[in-house]
Amino acid sequence: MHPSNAPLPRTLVVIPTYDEREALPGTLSRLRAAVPEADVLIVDDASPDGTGEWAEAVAAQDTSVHVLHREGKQGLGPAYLAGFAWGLSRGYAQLAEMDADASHRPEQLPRLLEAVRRGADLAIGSRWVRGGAVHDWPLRRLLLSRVANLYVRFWLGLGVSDATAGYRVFRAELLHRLIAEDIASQGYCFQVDMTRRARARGAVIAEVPIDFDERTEGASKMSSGIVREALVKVTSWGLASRAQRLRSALG
Ligand SMILES: Nc1nc2c(ncn2[C@@H]2O[C@H](COP(=O)(O)OP(=O)(O)OP(=O)(O)O)[C@@H](O)[C@H]2O)c(=O)[nH]1
Ligand SMILES: [Mg+2]
Repeated sequence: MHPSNAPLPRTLVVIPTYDEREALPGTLSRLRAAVPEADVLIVDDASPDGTGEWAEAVAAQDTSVHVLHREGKQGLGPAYLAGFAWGLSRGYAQLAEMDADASHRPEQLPRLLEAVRRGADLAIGSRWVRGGAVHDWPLRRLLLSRVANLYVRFWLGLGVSDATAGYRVFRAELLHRLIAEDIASQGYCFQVDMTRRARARGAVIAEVPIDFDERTEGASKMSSGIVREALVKVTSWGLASRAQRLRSALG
């Protein structure tokens, strides 16, 4: 349930999917039970396993569920941007990001919505603040996430502990401004990119502790290409902002 008594502002949960036929049904039913007032948009990149068709069949039964089909696998960033444009053009007041594999517990979405209700423009469901936790992750993934966040902190200093987190709620006003910019990030650095842009615009960002569960169904889409892209982009954003600061200090 929504923690306050006020009605929930119009909310859209955007779930990008690629080959999530096994994981999506459980996630979706948990989400519909946890926050029945929210609408859901599945953004499917023509999954070969039939995720898009399955979602379409659900949408035919449940008017709160919508599906956006894209032509092929184009990455997480472009899927979210398409989903956000869809939602903003339909007047949703707040838009959430959630993975299809239930790594983000749908039951914890009200925590993020509550942070926005209390004034945040962007609420981030964070694994690395006090009270946050990761369950059943192999050491390799834990290290990758910790090192990635230390690297982001070193170069960008965004003032958040979990800049790569993919469980988020944006206020529509902020998202309108962010997606008007030219956002080219494909993989997980999309999350860092959005955080950096929100920060640059002076947005109020709240981190909310969450429990992150390792996926139990389907396969990970994490790849070395995604890690490489993040490394290159974060480094170049960091260098650019340092050069900018140096220029203003000198001039
Ligand atoms: N539409 C779309 N969705 C994608 C794409 N790549 C990943 N996703 C989705 O983005 C979400 C996160 O991807 P995951 O594979 O779970 O990534 P991850 O959580 O870092 O990896 P695991 O912990 O192993 O699950 C899932 O819902 C994926 O189906 C893509 O290219 N297009
Ligand atoms: Mg996952």
